[in-house]
Amino acid sequence: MTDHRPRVTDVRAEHHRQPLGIGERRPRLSWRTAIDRPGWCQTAYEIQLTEEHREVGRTHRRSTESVLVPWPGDPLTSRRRVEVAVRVWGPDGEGPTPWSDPLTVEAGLLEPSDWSADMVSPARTEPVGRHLPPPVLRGTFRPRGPVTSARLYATAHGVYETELNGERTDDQVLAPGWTHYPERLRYQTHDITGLLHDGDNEIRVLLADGWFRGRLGFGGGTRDIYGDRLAALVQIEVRYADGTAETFGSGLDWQAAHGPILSSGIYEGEEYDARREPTDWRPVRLVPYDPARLVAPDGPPVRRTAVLDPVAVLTSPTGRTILDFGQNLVGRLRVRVEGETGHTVTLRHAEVLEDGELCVRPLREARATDTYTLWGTPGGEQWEPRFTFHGFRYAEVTGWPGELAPGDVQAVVLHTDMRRTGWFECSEPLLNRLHENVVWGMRGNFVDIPTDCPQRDERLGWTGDVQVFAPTATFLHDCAGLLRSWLTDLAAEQHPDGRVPMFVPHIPTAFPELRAAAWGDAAVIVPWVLYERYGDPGILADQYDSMKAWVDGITRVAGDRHVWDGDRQLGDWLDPSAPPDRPGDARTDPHLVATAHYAHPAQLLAQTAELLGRHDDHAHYAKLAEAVRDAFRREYLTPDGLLTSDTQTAYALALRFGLLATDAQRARAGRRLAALVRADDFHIGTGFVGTPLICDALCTAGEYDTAYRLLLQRTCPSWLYPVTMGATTVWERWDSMLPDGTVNPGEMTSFNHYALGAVADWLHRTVAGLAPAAPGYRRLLVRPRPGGGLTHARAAHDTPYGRAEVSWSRTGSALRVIVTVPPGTTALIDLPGTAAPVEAGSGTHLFRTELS
Ligand code: RAM
Repeated sequence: MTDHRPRVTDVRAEHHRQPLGIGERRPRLSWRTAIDRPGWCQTAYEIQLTEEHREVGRTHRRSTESVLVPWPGDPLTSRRRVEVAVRVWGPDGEGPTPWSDPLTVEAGLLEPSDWSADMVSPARTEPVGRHLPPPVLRGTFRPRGPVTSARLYATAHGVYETELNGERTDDQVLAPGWTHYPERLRYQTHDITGLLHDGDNEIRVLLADGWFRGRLGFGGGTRDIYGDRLAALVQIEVRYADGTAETFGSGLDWQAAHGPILSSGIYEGEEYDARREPTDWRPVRLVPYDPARLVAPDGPPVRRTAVLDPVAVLTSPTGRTILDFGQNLVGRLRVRVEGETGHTVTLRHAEVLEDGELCVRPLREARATDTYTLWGTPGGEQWEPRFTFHGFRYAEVTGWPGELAPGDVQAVVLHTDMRRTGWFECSEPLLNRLHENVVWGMRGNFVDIPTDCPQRDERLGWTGDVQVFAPTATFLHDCAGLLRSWLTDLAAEQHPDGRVPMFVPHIPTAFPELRAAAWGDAAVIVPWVLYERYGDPGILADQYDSMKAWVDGITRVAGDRHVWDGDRQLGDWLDPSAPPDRPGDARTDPHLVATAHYAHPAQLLAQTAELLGRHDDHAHYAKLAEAVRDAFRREYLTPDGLLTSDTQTAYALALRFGLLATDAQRARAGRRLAALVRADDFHIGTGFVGTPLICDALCTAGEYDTAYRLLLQRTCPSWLYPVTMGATTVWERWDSMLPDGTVNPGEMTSFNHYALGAVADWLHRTVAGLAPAAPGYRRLLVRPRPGGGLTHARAAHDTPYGRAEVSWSRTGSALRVIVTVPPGTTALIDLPGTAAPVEAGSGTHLFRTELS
């Protein structure tokens, strides 16, 4: 599509694409400009704010900025609804463009005093140690005249869905999501104008245990972590044609009953009896709540994002019916079934089969079983659980009445509804499948928070996992809002001594509260990655104290030696040599890992301090980082230039975190790393820590060929081995499934863990050649390094400025590269076979070079 006239598109506020009910008073604004003219760049912008068709603000700035520019008007107050339109000028005063489509920004309830509704819970006392079935709450309200607009603000202790006059008010799943509830409980805002009737309106809230009081955690888990009482808070605000407004809310006039959900747990699954309409309505009681902890969401909610049909209906050796969805996914089943009243269908889920049967052992204590008891509707009935999710590719169906026909059972995919922003593809089908597996791994594990895995009795926000995966994640999907929210919880739950919980939100488990390198580092590395990839320094400012507390805490325990060897560590978790029952038993000295992971965040903190204009801190942390690097060499570098742990991960850390002092040291380390990889016959030897670094480390050492051979290895352990075994997501272990098709006997055997998929970031940056050279990709580094016999590769990313793309193909030694640089950005293009990198402005460019 050729368009020579610039157009402003994609206006957004903070990291919201649907800014209804936002919590920011001065949301920063971003937009893109669609233009197909090389070198075009914005020279000025104008933002117009209108409220009820009246202009309430207009700002004109000579500026090239278009990402997260300051809010140009008065701060928003609760419920204020403002339309934002943007137009821009191009080079030489050209313009302005037409106004963009308006973005409607509506503030949520920003003051605790805005909440007048009461939080209500069934009045019935629950038996000690046991919970009654999840309740349904209901209330009615009657607007006094024609309504021009209506909003529903709601949240719950538990997970909830709201229905107005029998219809769902929205399409969110598992609201209010999982945050550190004692300090931050999200509320949701919905436009319910179109659902209101004249006269009485009935609102219902369906509740279930969710993360609030359901069983969470491994080793049996804990119940009632945040409380033992389910409750809902609903506030409905209507505006009338005459300009007046009225508020209705949950209160003592509401009622509660048990509905058709008999039980529902995130690990357990859901039991549903369609015959049990709520009839026995009883009183509710008030539950005290603190409106000051109610917060608006930072990002999109969890939604249903796809529906898959089974690819096969199998009969197992023991005669069971098993559906194969062809893809390991996260969500649940939707059934359409016709049968006798009272008949029960049972659905069990698993990621893999073993000996042709559902293999549920890796789920540990997650039952992952749903049951549906039929009403007996002639013509059939449809059901999908509401308050649970499973990680599965296979589902066993028992008790199906009659023949199971295609389309009777479908898989509904659930995750945070992030916009897809990154793509990769190349001439090697196995690599494409690996990349696809990484994408599915992210989809399955970004269910409101970034989790380790989505299927077993865990599904926790393990810090180390997202620390290593964040660069990949930010490329594939816009996850700024989700991670920003998660980081706020991380800071809220950080220990006063700087320790970061092993998982956020934190829950009690038997797992020790370690000060763990590479895990706690999430406090520093994740905000830095968000800054680097989305160009948002605000996240660094918000997290600064938390980042500092983490580094200062290590400094206290490491002392003047600056060697971090006093704490128990997880080390290079799950390297391929770790035995099934000892996942932390890796080859690399955990204290070497820790000290390297002390230098790195200290360095990032120094850079952050500089950026935020904290000059003293900058000097302090730059000096600290230098001291730690010195200490690392003193302690772990031997006089002959080898590291005390002569392992892939140790050299990868030293090379990638800049821990070596001289070119000679770096060259020696690079040669040794390559030699180790060769000695392992190009098999991977790294765990969670080394895996995201090793290919980059090899490239730093000029060992591109070795990196490609490692990447393209197909036998175990390697990235492609699982692909050859039919994997459709990334596994927790290099050998979650053993070459003979049996499932690894270890307790840590998930088939959907994204950590080892962190290599995708290298695929994007080095195989395809698309990397950020400045925060937010304002400047691209286009540096493809073709190799491994690949004949083409391509990566595309929707940067905050627009679509960037690198695509290369080779025929013999002739290399052809097409680069798209978004408007308002530049690129440094560094192609093999060229004497020096070249600069390029926005637009699409074609290059041809000869590979040597
Ligand atoms: C496992 C988790 C996670 C890892 C921790 C240390 O239980 O699945 O991936 O970070 O252990």
